[in-house]
Amino acid sequence: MTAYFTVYGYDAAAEAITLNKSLVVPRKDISKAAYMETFPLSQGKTPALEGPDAKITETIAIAHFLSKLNPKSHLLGYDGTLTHEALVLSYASFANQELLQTLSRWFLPLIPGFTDPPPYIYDAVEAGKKASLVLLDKLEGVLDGVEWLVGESPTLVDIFVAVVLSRGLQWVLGRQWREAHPAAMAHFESVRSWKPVKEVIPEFTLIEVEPPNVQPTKVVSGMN
Ligand SMILES: N[C@@H](CCC(=O)N[C@@H](CS)C(=O)NCC(=O)O)C(=O)O
Repeated sequence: MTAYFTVYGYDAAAEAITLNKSLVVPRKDISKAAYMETFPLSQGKTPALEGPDAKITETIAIAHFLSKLNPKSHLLGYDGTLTHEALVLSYASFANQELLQTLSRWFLPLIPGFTDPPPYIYDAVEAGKKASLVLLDKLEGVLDGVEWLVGESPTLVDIFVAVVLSRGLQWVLGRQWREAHPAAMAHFESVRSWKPVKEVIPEFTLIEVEPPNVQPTKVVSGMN
């Protein structure tokens, strides 16, 4: 593979594809303005991918593109059927548009240290928490008794779901929640110990105790 791609955002890797990385952290105002010029429809949200003849935004499109570019890892389903590919896209959309958006209504307003924090509204965080706990219980039911979400081997969506869950585990889902959700945690452990994932994210941070619903401190731009 000779083509050269740049991923804008945080860590990224794709087997046998050369990926240059360009750090963009929108809520800490790191490279946001230049990023928005290059990707006007991104609204300053990462990731984006730039290649020899393409500029692609939206996580699902990027992951789909990279999976097809090098199909050796079978990230769209081992048997290559249209059904498995559709199921992979379905779970990817669920993880990205539903699970992440719901969870982030809970954890995002509680994260300290942003220069451009989202609005903090006590009742909105409570509502986000309630909706998150209901949705996560449904996920626990789906993961109960299955090792991987689509077919008998890991796919893109196992990574999607585990990485979205990891954001919850990092900020709001403490030990008590983890012990009450053994299926979701077993799936998370399978993904985090899967070699290609471990190489990109060697350690995940898991909080012990759920934080209280209080407004975090804001960092003034240029002071950190
Ligand atoms: N629709 C976009 C949303 C991406 C998104 O929300 N990215 C987050 C980081 S994971 C972000 O950049 N957030 C910054 C912000 O909300 O201002 C996608 O699916 O890629």
